[in-house]
Amino acid sequence: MTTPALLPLSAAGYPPCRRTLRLSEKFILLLILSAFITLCFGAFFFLPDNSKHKRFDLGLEGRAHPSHRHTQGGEACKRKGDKIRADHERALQEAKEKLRKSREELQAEIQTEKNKVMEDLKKKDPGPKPLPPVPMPKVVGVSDGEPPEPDVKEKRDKIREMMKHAWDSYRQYGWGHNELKPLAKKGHSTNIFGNSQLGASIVDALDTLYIMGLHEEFKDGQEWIEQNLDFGVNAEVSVFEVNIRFIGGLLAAYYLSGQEVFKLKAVQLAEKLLPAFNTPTGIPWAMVNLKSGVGRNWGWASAGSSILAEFGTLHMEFVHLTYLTGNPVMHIRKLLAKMDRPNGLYPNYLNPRTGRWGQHHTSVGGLGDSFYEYLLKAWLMSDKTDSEARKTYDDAIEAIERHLIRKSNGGLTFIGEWKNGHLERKMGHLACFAGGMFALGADGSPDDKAGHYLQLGAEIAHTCHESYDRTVLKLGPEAFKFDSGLEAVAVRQNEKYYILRPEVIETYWYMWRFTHDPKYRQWGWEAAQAIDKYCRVSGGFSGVKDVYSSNPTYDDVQQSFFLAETLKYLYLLFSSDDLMPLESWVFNTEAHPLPVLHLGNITLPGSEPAQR
Ligand code: DMJ
Repeated sequence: MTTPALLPLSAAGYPPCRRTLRLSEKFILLLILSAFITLCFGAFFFLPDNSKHKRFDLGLEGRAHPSHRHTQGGEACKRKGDKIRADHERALQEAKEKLRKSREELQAEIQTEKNKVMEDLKKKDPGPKPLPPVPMPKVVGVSDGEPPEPDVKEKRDKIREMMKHAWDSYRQYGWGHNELKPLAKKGHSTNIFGNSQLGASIVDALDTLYIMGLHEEFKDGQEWIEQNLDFGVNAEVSVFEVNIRFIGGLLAAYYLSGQEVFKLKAVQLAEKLLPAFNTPTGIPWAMVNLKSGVGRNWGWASAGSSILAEFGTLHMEFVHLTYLTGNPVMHIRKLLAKMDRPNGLYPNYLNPRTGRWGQHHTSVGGLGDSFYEYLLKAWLMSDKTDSEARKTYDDAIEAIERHLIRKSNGGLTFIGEWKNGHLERKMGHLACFAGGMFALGADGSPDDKAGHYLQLGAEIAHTCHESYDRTVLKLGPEAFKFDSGLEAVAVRQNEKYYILRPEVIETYWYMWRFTHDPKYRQWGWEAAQAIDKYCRVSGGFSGVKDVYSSNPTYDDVQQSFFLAETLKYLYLLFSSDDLMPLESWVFNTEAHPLPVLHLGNITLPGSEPAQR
């Protein structure tokens, strides 16, 4: 049976009149009362304490109590009140004055305040750690180089004028953007820079401006870098491209001008790239997010692989950074040395997780090119002490000559591409740089083969010149074939473009320095004239989509490497040899000159002791 107290409170079931409470009812009442008391007690503790009160205290305390007036506390309160009144009046006065000021005056005041805050912050934050002092490498032949022959000087002046046009147009229409759209007359970018405005053209062009004596323009670029170049941005960039264009460009600008800001920026950027090396093998990802440090590879690369020409083109810049900062960096070369190579060739793809090769595709053009270049240049940059680099280069070139280099039916020497045991008889514009590389590596090659490699360089230069000469515009296509009666001409429509690339002119310059054969200046001048005639527009220089068409359409991009490389190599081709002498300077793959490091007995952290 249930008790009435637990029954529903209906009129029917409830006793009409009762004067006393039942025990259970008394108990419930007591419970409610005690809960109420606990709440009040608790609230007392949770109320803000007196000191917190004071924050909201407008100083009115005590003033309203006349009884305090004649006491000591009352005096104090009066003084306090007067002070508050005076403060209020002053604030009111200041506000009135502010309102009387013009917009410009107010803005100037705000700016002064801001600057003060920034100054205070700077004082509190000592900024990046100063770098350890190191002796500045010998820096020679960084300016002048005026040729004695008036006609050569005229050509050189023309190249300088072209650089002015490219730079001024970018300055006017694309300033701060990575590149320029010379027809649309606005900024441009590609995914290698992560679509953030990093001023790639500024950084890439600086050393060319310096070498050409365009010092006003150089200063302008320096100012932009000091004030705007920030690597803390949320941008996923190509590690390779950022290394060769930005780190290379900044280091070269530092060595040429001696301005510390370039060195600091280079070091800051390198730190942002380092997370890309966090892979099981230490082979870096192709891309890294500068802010989060998350890395990944290109979706199109064979089986999640990293690219030989990308991870193999970091050595020169990082050796310099090691020299300047005292931090050990990386040893990709050692890992590669332990790996088996099909036919002695380096495939273009390597998986950074497994440490295994991807597709067996070897090329001296795109995807492979600068890996070989950096082996040779590591040796040169070490004052010829890095014999491991030299040996690796010699072995690699020997295998390339055996498997990839052939003569066409028409007698043109070309470098093909090796794909799964088959030679594709096609050569890319990018591979044309190898003519210069063979010439540069001739001295110091094994078995007295210096003459052979210089000759090989000359043959590649000749073939690449033919690829230009056989077009309507006298500009080279992106790729050309040596098959079915074809000799150095492009077949596919999507291989007929010219995007202001430097490789052929680069080879002419090296060949000129080593042989002084006038044909190289002649060929370089042909290319310069063709660029000026067909690629120049009022807003800069543009690539063209078909070099076999007399009426070409533009791609509307002024590539940053046009300022860094193409125009620099042309300028050097028409300068005397004492400008940037090759005994003292080594050009990175983006044509940024780095001085030879004469380390003597110094051993860089993380590297083997230097051997001669
Ligand atoms: C440049 O960025 C560098 O020369 C790189 O090594 C390959 N290609 C471009 C120019 O063609």
